[in-house]
Amino acid sequence: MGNITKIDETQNLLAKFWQRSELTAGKEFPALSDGLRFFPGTSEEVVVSSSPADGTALGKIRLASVADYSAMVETARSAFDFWKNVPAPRRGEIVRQIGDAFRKHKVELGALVSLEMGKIYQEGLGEVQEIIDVCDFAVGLSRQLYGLTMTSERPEHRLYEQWHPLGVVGIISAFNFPVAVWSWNAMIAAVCGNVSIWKPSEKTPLCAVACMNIVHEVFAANDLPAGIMTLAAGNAEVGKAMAADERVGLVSATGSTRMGRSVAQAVAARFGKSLLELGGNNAVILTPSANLDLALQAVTFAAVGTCGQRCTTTRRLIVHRSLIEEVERRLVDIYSQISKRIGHPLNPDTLVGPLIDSAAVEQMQAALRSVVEEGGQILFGGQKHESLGGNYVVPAIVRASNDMPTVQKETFAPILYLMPYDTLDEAIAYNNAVPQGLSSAVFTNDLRESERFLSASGSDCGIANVNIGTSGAEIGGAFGGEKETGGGRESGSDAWKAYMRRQTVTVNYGSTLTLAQGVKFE
Ligand code: UN1
Repeated sequence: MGNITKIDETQNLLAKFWQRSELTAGKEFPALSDGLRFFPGTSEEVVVSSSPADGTALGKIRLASVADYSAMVETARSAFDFWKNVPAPRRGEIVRQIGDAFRKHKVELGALVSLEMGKIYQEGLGEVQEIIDVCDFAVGLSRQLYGLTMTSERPEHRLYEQWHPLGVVGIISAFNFPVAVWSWNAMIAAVCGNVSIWKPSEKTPLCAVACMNIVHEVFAANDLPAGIMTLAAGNAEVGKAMAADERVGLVSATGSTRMGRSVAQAVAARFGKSLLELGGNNAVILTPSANLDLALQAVTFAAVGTCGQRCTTTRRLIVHRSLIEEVERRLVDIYSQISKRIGHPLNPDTLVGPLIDSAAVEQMQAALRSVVEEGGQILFGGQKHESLGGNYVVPAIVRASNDMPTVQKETFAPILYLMPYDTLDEAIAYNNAVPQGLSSAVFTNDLRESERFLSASGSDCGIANVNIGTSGAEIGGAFGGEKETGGGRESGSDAWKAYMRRQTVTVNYGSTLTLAQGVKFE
């Protein structure tokens, strides 16, 4: 697997990659796929996907209409009748082959993620690796999917529970992880016996088409029916239709808290299930016993990686008062080094790529203006990058306090708010005093401090790390968070249970009827 060093080389790889789909011979990419075939969308809306790196048009897509989406759900439903009866380990074997197909295309897909989303190539590769990892995990899971067996209070009775698939799983994904988050859902859903329909972000539709190209190889080679994994690249109306659609058993949505709230309400109104992974406002607590070199390296990656556009990005740094001056000085120094490494995401020297679009640049500027009005002080960066122009910004460090309204909000940009604390209890209180509850971390070499942070009186987040930044979670753990983050858990651990329905079974293998709770009915 070679390293990509030249953009031309990448474009050649991409050209090869697209050859498969006949529709791409024309000018438009297909918005729909049933896993075996690609179809053009039929809505009025055509989006041009252009690289946030330099504005180059990568391709255009006529989006799927709500009717297109609806037809795809019907294809998925008919595939479910077949797929749910395939033994789970056999479903796992298909996912194993899908993982291998992603291994084969890691370089091209990593480059496309980098081009279309703007994250650096290393992170593009990392994202494809998350797909491969989750496929491996799902393969193992396909021989598990355990239910519990309980003892029955009645003689000659057996009591146990088993898990069945839900049916159609709807996946709404965001631009910042244009391929990995789909795979967390689609692969786990698939080994559980579900079929899925994917509505990707309108900002990254080509990544979705590319993934469908890859799964296509496996579905076709195994003579599988259409509809096991499907794509409907539409606008927000398609997302709304999915949320309200009784044919969709689970809607798994990643994105803003505002979007998640409307999805959750529509899904709840029809008693469907939802799995939400929404905003984060993640903090790192830096204590006096911390290894400062390790901590600052970790904080920098977590704060500026993906140009601050991960839901796990470190947005707040809560520093012991005795360290605050040293930390400010050293971080400003690190950030001035980093700011020399801002540039095209496919350039191997780049550490920070662009923001997704000009609206994101404007939101960053607006957040900085308001935090300054609220009393914050910019210590470094924050401006648009002078020579690169476009969507490039210089990551910012801001001295602020936790209760400032702007600090309470998630701004999807590289702004790190620094604030001092005196006692660990105070630091933990700051960590928790935001509406979001995704990720958190403490840097300490004091066992009492780390255990306190991890205790029931500690971090209230879904992810709590010690001596590791807030981002870059492995797929083996359950991923998600509390409060406005939405409460869902995806990818590892027992997150698979969200994709299945639990059935409690009681079997009477005797020949007398015994009622539970000792009830007599004679
Ligand atoms: C996201 O930003 O939506 O933990 C997902 C991480 C990645 C996933 C982030 N593995 O940063």
